[in-house]
This record gives sequence, C-alpha cells and structure tokens, in this order.
Amino acid sequence: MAGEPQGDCLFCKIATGDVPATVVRSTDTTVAFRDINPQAPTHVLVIPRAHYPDAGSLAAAEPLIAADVLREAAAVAAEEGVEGSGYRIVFNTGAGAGQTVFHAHAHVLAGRGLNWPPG
Ligand code: IU
Repeated sequence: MAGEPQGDCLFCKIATGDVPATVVRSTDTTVAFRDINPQAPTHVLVIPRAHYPDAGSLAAAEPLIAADVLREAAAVAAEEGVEGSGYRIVFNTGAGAGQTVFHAHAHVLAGRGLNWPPG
C-alpha cells in the first residue's frame, strides 16, 4: 500500500532506527540525518517516515507531509546556522538526475559556494 514501509528500503530502516544514522531532527512524520558522503560542510537529508519513491509522488499522495519535509529542511538550516549565508534544498528525481535512493528525500546543502546552474 502507498506509504507503507518497504522491507528493502534503506531509508525506511533509518526512519525506524533499524539502520543507524546521525539523526539531527525527528518529528512524527520526518527524520533528518547527516549524509554519509557529504558534498558540502552542511549536508543533511530530510526524509518522510512514509515510503514514497520521490518528492513528486509524496506531494501528490501526502501534501501535508511534503510540507513537513520542507519545513524541516528550513529548520535544519536554522539549526546549522546557515540561514544567513544561504542554503540549497535539492530533490534529485529519477536516476538520470542522480537519484540513487528511491525513498523521497530532500538534500539540505550549505557551507560552501553553491554554483548555478548545478552540475
Ligand atoms: P540521491 O539524491 O538519491 O543520490 O541521494 C542519496 C543520498 O543518500 C546520497 O547523498 C548518499 O550519500 C546518501 N546515503 C546516506 O546518507 N546513507 C547511506 O547509507 C546511503 C546513501 I546507501
């Protein structure tokens, strides 16, 4: 069923605590944890606890939880002290765009120059 945990999904296991991660924030609907392979001094992932393969399918099925993910991304930036210098929220969607984990997640990136357009 849509949103249900998937046994083979790493981020579902991080959400339940079955796989360890460096969690920085947690709510009833979301978990934020440090990326294992950081691409910037601040690199935190925000995931919904519910399993959807990407941000678009999450927003279509659970718009309030999609909003929770965005609110938590901003809260991470505030906690990391990067609001003033700026930060980027990225949702890679599809393998062609670099998505490798098919459980919706926002990357929160900050702490270095962030070029535009992104690579
Ligand atoms: P992507 O947008 O699907 O490519 O992002 C997946 C991210 O998940 C990527 O930045 C990985 O470094 C990160 N990650 C992680 O933090 N912990 C893990 O065990 C695995 C991937 I696998």
